[in-house]
Amino acid sequence: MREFKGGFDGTGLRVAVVSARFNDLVTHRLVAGCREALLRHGVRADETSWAEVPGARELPIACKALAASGRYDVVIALGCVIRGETAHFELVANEASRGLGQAAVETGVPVIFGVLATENLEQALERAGGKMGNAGWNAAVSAIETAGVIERIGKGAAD
Ligand code: INI
Repeated sequence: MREFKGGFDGTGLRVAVVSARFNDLVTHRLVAGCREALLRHGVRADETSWAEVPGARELPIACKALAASGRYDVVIALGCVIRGETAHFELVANEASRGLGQAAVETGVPVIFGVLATENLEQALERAGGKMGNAGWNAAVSAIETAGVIERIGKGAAD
């Protein structure tokens, strides 16, 4: 039996993070949580690139460009879509989810989905450093683990 597992040591990992500016009260907190988690898990600041786009709808194209560049082991998308504030919530949230998945599959580089989709601002803030934790932090940890799994599968290096 072969078992491929990722770890939580980000040493040497090259990471790109794309954040959406829409709902920036929330997304800036996701960025801060993500940055902190990357540093705490050994990812060097000078091995990390940061990009910003207007909204979640633009996350896939930016993440795909970074993933396809060959310069990163993993890409993280951070955004916040709030149902209460838009009639096209479903369109934006679904497009972000579908497009980010497609970017990962097409490039072979993991793209981590750190996009909150909530009913209201309160729920979003709870998940951006409030009582439900920080989805930016979780995205960073998921990125490190997933990049490790993909690398090990590529090398055939099962545990
Ligand atoms: N973008 C978001 O990131 N979150 C939202 O809640 C949102 N709402 O409410 O519409 C949103 N819209 C903007 C969209 O992502 C694009 O930036 C815009 O449509 C231009 O393409």
